[in-house]
Amino acid sequence: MIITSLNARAVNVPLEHPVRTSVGTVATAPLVLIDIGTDAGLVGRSYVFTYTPLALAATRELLTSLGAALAGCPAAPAEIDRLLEGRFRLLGATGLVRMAMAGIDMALWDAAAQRLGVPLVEMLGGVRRPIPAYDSHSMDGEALAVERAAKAAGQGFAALKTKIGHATLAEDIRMVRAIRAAIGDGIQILVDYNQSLSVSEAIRRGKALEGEGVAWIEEPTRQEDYQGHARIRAALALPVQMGENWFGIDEMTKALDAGATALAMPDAMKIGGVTGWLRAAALAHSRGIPMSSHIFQEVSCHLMAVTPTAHLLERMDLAAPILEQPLRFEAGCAVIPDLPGTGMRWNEAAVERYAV
Ligand code: SMN
Ligand code: MG
Repeated sequence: MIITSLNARAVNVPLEHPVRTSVGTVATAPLVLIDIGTDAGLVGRSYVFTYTPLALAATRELLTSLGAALAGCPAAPAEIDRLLEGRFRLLGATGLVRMAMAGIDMALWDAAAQRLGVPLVEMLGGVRRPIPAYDSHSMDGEALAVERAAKAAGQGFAALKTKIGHATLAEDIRMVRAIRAAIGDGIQILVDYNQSLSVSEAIRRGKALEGEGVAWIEEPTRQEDYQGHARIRAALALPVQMGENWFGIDEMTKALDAGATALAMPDAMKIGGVTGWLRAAALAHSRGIPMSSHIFQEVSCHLMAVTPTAHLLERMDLAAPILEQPLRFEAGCAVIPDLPGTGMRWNEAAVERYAV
């Protein structure tokens, strides 16, 4: 199968709940939608998430340029990965470059599975089965946090995440206790500091959280500070979690070698798409590290089904408004669609409405 075209479209999608973090708010979901056309008449689809609308145009332009360069090449993800790794050896396959490469990779795997007429998970050697998930919330303020927590409990989620890193530890504790009061002891509470604390403050706050039945403390300090994470990990009984910001498995390897984290949660885009994820899953397996996903739920549900140390899928509906069929969850688990490929189809009217 040969690549014949790549159409990159920028959209800015409204969010039911803005993603409020201790280091800034993601008010909308800036996405670049990727449609890779092939000579088999199949279209591989994926999206990349740029976190800020400021990066939309550059990402779209890079993808458009890559599409022109790849026209006529085999629609073979491992081969395209090899070609692009070589092309970007001097520039560096990180940042927007890695994101664009990952978007192309995910779309090519989608097309390849469509060609076989099977869901991506089956092409990867797995089977469609319920994927345990957690519902991912933000720094929502007490009222909304409690409302969302109670709703997640009612939907059968066995875990939920809240973002903390308020001005004071007391506020963090108050928030966790309010959520705990709303959901009881049967549901895990995960907390995400989004890199906002110093190492010493993360140890101070982490120790206080140990008395609150929290199941993981995510990105307590700057994500590139692997030694700092390792010091936090050594000081706490509470498991450290990180990984959403690893660009490629080299950064994952460095973090694990530094003993930075007890848990891993690569981002399907930043880690390098399906191809990058599979390499990360093998690395986590070899190190015995439980591996969760970060956003990109529509692709991650397929990937988690073939991840040996699969832990929890993050449920955060960033793309739902522009999808024909948003990913379904039942009893707190993602339901992998019984459709060829990833199962993603664009809601073209919504794409037009939110086009940038
Ligand atoms: C997060 C931050 C910004 C956008 C989406 C998600 C967060 C998470 O770090 O882990 O969900
Ligand atoms: Mg996070």
